[in-house]
Amino acid sequence: MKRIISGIFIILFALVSMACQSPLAPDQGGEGPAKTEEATEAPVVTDEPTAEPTEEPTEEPTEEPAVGVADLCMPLELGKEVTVDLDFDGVDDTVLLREERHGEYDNDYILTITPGSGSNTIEYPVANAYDCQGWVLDCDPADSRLEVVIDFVQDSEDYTCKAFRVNAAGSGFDEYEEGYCILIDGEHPFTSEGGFTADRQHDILGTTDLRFSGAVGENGFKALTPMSYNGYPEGLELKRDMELTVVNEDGSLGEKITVPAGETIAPYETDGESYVDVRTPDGRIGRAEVKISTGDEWCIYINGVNQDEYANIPYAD
Ligand SMILES: [Ca+2]
Ligand SMILES: [Ca+2]
Repeated sequence: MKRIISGIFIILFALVSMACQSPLAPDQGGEGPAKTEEATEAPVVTDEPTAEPTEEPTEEPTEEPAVGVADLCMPLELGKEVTVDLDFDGVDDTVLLREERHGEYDNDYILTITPGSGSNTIEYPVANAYDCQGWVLDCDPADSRLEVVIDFVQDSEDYTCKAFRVNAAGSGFDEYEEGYCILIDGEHPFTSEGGFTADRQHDILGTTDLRFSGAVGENGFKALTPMSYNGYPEGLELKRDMELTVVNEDGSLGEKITVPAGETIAPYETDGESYVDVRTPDGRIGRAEVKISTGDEWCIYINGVNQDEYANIPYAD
């Protein structure tokens, strides 16, 4: 019996000893509880601001200047109203060119421009015209204006063109008039940069049509290029010596020359008011000064001399 009890104690002691052994701590070489996640790095706090401060206070965006459409050219079809914003104020305006036929050569044309903003309506009548054409143009896409241009002929060669353009205050229309014949078609396209093709009758060294490129700006019609003599008159025999300043190929002025009486010059280009360029017998281009007296004292002076003294000038009848 003593042996049995002794054996039980030995077994109990062994069990208690096992129960009292704690698992080894990790720092003792054992495995600790498995980490479920890597530790996240703490955010780095710096003194730097997260965004650069703006130097200027925030402003409302300024209104973009209204920009037109380069080369815009809307032909006015007779009797058909065109809706377009002529002054870029965001309100549509209307343009109408209509015809009233009274007879074969007895037509009236009426141009009506009705601003959507309520400023004054333009009604421009063209009486007894053979023909009348019109266009809405954008001669300068950056000036927030469109131009309404009409062109008509009332006598055989008596061309007139008119332009209407909203004035600077936006309260009405400026009107301009010139004696141009405007050509805008497939052969003579309009562009904002190059303008329109135009003919203008002039009497410098003879009555003739001068061809040039023109446009309309805030001061009205203007020529963008010199006016070219279309080969007419072909030549003028000088009755007296003509002093000229040679125009070099780069446009600069060169030496002074004299074309003697008896030689023939051919008008070449002019600005219509201050000079005329002629082709000399040896093929060079020479420039003479022009002055035009108007009214009762009408006279064209070349180098200070009445142009009639230089040649038999072919005027129109
Ligand atoms: Ca408008
Ligand atoms: Ca414009």
